[in-house]
Amino acid sequence: MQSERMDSRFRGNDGTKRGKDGTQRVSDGTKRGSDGTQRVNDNAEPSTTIRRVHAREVLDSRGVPTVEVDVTVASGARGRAIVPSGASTGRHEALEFRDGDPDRYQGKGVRHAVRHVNEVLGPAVLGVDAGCQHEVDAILVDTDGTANLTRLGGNAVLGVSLAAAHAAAACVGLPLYRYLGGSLGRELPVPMVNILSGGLHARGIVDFQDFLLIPVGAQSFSDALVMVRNVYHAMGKILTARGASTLVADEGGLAPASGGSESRTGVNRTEFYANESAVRLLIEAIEQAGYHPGEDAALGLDVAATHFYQDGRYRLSAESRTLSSEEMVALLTRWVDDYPIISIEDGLAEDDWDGWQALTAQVGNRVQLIGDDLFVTNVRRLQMGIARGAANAVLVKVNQVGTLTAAIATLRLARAHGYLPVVSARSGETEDATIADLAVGANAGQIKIGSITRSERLAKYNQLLRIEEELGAYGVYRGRKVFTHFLDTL
Ligand code: 2PG
Ligand code: MG
Repeated sequence: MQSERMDSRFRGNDGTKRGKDGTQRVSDGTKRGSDGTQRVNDNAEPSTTIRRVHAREVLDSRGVPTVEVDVTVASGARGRAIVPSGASTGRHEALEFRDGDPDRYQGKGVRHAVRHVNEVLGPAVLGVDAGCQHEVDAILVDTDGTANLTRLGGNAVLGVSLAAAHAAAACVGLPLYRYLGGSLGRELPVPMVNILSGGLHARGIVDFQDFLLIPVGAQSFSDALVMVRNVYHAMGKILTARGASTLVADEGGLAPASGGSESRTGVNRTEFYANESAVRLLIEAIEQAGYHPGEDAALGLDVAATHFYQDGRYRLSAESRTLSSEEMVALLTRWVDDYPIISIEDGLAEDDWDGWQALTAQVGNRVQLIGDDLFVTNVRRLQMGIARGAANAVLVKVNQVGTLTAAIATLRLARAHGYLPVVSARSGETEDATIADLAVGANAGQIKIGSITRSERLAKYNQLLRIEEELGAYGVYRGRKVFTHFLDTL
C-alpha cells in the first residue's frame, strides 16, 4: 500500500504537482480547486497535513450507536468514516468502547469513545501527514498504549484511521481504492453473499450463522450480482410456497425460521431448524434459478461456531444435540463431501486449535477454511495459525484490529503464506463503504458484505459497481480462479 507522502507521488515530470483533473499547482504555492477557488498551500508542509479531527455519535443498521469521524487536512479536503460493529464477536478483538450507561441506548452509547477522539486521539494526530497512513496509525495505537485498544477503544481509533485515509485520498483527488492500491489495485472481489441467515443474526433458531452463495461462474462483478439476485429471489419463492417467513435478518439474509408459528402457518418448521436443511434449500434455490450448483454458484458457510461452543462441546440447540470437536470436524467433512461447499468460516470455535488443525488436515486442500473469530484480523493470531497449520484463509475486518495499517498487515501476511484474504463487513453496518475500496485497492479477491437487501449492504455493493464501471476494461474479476490454488476440483 502507499507508504510515502502522497504529494511526492503525484508530481509531474517537471516537478509540478497535478491533481486528478490534471490541474497544475501554480508556482507561487497556490492551487485552484475544481470550484475555481484558490487555496493557499504552505510549501513547508504537505496539503495532506491533518488540521481537524471531529467525532460524533451516529446510529448503525441495528439502531445502535457508533462512532463517526471527520478528518480535515490542510488543503480543506475532508474524509469521513463510520465504524461498524459485530454481534458475533471474537474475544480477541480490539475493544469496542461503550458507555455502559443503562439509561441510554441500553449502555451502548459511544459518547466516551467520541470524547476520546475529540480530546485525545484527534489532538495527537494534528499536524501529522494523513498521507502517511502508518505514521497516523502508529500514533493512534501508541496514544492508546494497550494491546487491544482497551484504553480509548478500537472504535475510536478506527474512526480516525479510516477518516484520515479518506481525507488524504480526497486531498490528492483519488478514489480511495486507487489511493490505497495505486494503479495495481484493480481486482473486483468475488462476493460471498448471505442468502439464509441463522445464529446471532437471526435470533438464533438455526445455529449456523450464514448460508452463502459464491458466484464463481460469473464473468464479472455485476454479473455476479445478477446471479445472486436470481438465487435470492428463487429462495424467497421457495419459502413463500412452503408458508415460511421471508423476513430478513441483520445482514439482509432470509430467516425462514424467524416468523410465525407452526400451528398458525402449518409449516413444518423442523425443516428450517436443521442446519443441513438450509444447505439443501440453498442448492434448491440455485437450481430453481437455473444455475448449476458448484459450477455457476458454489456454497459457503459461516458457522460462527464460537457462539454455540460451551464447556468443550458444540451445542446445536436447533437440533437438540451437542457435538465434540471431532464430531464437528466429521460433520463438516461429510458436508464437504456431499455438497458443493467451497468455503467454511469459523467451523470451529476461536480457541479450539486442535479442531482447526484437524479440519484443515481433513479438507484444507479442497475447501477454503476462513478464520474469523480465530484470527480477529490480528497478525499475531494469524502467525499462530500459520505455525499450526490451522485454516487457509483469513477474514479481514478493520474494526477487529482498529487501524487500516494493521488490517493491511494481516492481509499481506496471509498472502505471503498462501492464505486467502476475505475482506468483510460486520453485522452492524452503515452507509460507510470503505471496505469496498479496500477490497479492490488491496486486490483481496473476495468480499463478504451480507445480503443484497438492506441499504447498509448496498452501500458497499453499489460502490463496487461504481468502481467496476470506473475501471472498465482495466478491472479484473477472477471468479473461480480465486480458489484454484487450493481447489483443484473446481
Ligand atoms: C461474521 C460477521 C459478519 P459479526 O461473523 O463474519 O457476517 O458477523 O459482525 O456479527 O461478527
Ligand atoms: Mg464470521
